[in-house]
Amino acid sequence: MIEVMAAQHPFQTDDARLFAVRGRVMAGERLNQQDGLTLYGTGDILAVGWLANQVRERLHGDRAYFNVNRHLNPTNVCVAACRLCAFGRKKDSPGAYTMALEEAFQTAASGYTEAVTEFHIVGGLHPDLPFQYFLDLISGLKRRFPQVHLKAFTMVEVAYLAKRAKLSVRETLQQLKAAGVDSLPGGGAEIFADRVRHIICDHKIDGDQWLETARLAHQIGLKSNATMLYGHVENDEDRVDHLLKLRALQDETGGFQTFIPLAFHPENTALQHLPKTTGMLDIKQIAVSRLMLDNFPHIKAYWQMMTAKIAQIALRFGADDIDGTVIEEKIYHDAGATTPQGMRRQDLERLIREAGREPFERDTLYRPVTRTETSVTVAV
Ligand code: V47
Repeated sequence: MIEVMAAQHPFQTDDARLFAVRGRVMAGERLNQQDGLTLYGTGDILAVGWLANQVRERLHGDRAYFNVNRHLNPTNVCVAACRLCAFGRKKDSPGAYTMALEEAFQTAASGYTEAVTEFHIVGGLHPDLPFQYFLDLISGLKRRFPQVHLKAFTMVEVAYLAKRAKLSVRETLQQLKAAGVDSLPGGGAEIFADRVRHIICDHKIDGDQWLETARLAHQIGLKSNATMLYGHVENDEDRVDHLLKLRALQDETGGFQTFIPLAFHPENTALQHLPKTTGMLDIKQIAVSRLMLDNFPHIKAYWQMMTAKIAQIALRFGADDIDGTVIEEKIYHDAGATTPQGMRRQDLERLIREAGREPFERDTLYRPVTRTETSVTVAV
């Protein structure tokens, strides 16, 4: 006789502390700081993944989101000299570049097809470029590619532009929005704890300023993402603290769309003596993020950063998004990433299908994108 198996695998663990966490997850209750530490501390990755998958499927079923996007990095000149970074250069250093506006428009257009729905635009903190350059960049892109969503400038860049332009952060955001910025990416958050920030990025805005800039962006109607850079000198307490601060701000504004944990890539950075993250940590970070950030709609496994193979597994451990075609990633490749610099739509779909999920092409605001041979439509 063939026994019919229950559709759901049973929860099993050899770590007794996880039963209390399971109780809260199944009841839809919020996890606390101690739960976060327990999740990071346990070796039972399958049990943590089981829990994260419950939440992921409750929110999104089998859907796995991706988009068709292009990265654009107008300059790598940066005054910050963060130890974590292999991308930024001093103004006169070999390899430093700054695109003239025309060059930026041409770069955006290269490899561009009607299929692209998003430009992801970030760069260094350039000491001389005037604010007007950035406004012209955005309005020029908007004019040339009116149907493309402009996800531009991290909170760190916005705060720096405000300082250079001698404007308030709110006014800076308002002018960027008026020029055509549609939303903000999640970079620059790193780890909020001062102790860690002093080591990895001591010239950047501090954690409170990052959060305040995000708050202001949300208040004026710009959605944003949030990131966390892990796998360097932070500890579990720092990671949980970071997640709880994001969760508290999300309770207040509801302006975050997606959380993206970013694995530190040490090559060519001032921290290159540190080891790379392991697959185990990458997967666990996705799962813990899904469980702790109960008010974030999406958790992204950024395939460029974690490799397509791990990103695919992450779709079963809490992630519901793998980012996009990307086209020309620079920040991770300067830091030794060996992933391809972009991927075709069909390859993303295959990755998702092989993980047992349903590919769902989205625009930046998670609206469905439908394509025919000749047109692309975003349902609004
Ligand atoms: O802010 C820099 C990180 C971020 C390194 O919002 C590094 O959709 C690892 O924020 N090793 C930029 N990480 C990337 C980013 C991002 C990526 C994909 C999607 C979205 C989104 C945002 O990359 C930086 C910093 O945290 N970073 N250098 C490095 N060596």
